[in-house]
Amino acid sequence: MTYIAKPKINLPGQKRNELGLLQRDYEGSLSTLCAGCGHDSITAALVQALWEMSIAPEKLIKLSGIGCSSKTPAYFVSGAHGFNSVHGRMPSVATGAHAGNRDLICIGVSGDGDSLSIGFGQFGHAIRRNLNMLYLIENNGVYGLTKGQFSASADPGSTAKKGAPNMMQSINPVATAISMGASFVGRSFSGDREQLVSLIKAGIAHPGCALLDVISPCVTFNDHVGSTKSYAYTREHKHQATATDFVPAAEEITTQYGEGETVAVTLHDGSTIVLKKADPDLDPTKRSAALAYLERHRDQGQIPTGLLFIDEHWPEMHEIAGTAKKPLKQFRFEELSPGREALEKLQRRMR
Ligand SMILES: Cc1ncc(C[n+]2csc(CCOP(=O)(O)OP(=O)(O)O)c2C)c(N)n1
Ligand code: SF4
Ligand SMILES: [Mg+2]
Repeated sequence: MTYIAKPKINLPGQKRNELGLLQRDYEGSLSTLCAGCGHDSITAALVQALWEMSIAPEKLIKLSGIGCSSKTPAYFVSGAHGFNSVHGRMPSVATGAHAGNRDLICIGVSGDGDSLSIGFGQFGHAIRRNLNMLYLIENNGVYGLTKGQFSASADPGSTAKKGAPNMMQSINPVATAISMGASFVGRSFSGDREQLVSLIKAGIAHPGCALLDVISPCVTFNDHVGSTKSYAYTREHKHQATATDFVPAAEEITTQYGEGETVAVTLHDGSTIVLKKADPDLDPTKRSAALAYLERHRDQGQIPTGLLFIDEHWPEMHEIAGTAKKPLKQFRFEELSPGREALEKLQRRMR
């Protein structure tokens, strides 16, 4: 893939994080996406969240499939590991990468086409296995990269740029993920940086698969009247179900929250996710309640945002499978190789 390197100019007065790094150190190459594309705003939120969490670039692995959305890992944390995989196959590569080195923080960036069409099977299994990663779907209702065909997340009745309506039902990634056993499900909007940064941080800290569906308008093919994934439609119909605040392990949490009902969820590392229920109808710790809530708001034409469901106790895939905690690269070859005798025994069984 071609890329344009961003010049590293360190302006005076910029703040450094706990590692002594500038926000600039969390950027990548120059974006080649269309000006105004929602995906670029999500990249900016990732840069901010990773910098604020002081995540060392070499501790991060960025994974993606194919699409405009899947190009974006090139635009943040150039010092991290990365793998731009085949269309819809990001979760398989993430599974392998995390088995090889469970110390890595995995961020998978996908599109609605990548995850809900060709990669729907892979998406489902990453969720049900609770693969420890932040799984971001940059959802614009179209295949942006291949010139704007409807994707599986396009709502019935929404129209294409040239006016033709979509006649098929849509797949709602949030409701689908909750029904498939997801342990962390949130939704946000590329135009709501504050909410998005909190949800990204909470998703990274969550010890399991954190699915974030982010409505991310495609300005070139799906930002017109008649689209339900445009900037205007999303601003008008989004409905904040929970206000999410992420509190790192070392910080005091008792006095930060004002009035209103709050749910505090403590994660394994001692961090806390505090959810202020903007809508008292939602209990984000009850799967059936979250599903009923989503359906009710869908009937009302609303797009609920915030952290919609969390189960902080369900173990993640490699914990269940008991794969090696020590990164594979730290083993000596002899420790990993089964040896000639074991290989011959295996071959005898196959004859
Ligand atoms: C196996 C395979 N089939 C089809 C394609 C063509 N293709 C490239 S990107 C894409 C869809 C991308 O849509 P989405 O994941 O929603 O990303 P967006 O561009 O909208 O961000 C398709 C169908 C491909 N690259 N590989
Ligand atoms: S075609 Fe759409 S999704 Fe792709 S970069 Fe342009 S605005 Fe973004
Ligand atoms: Mg898309």
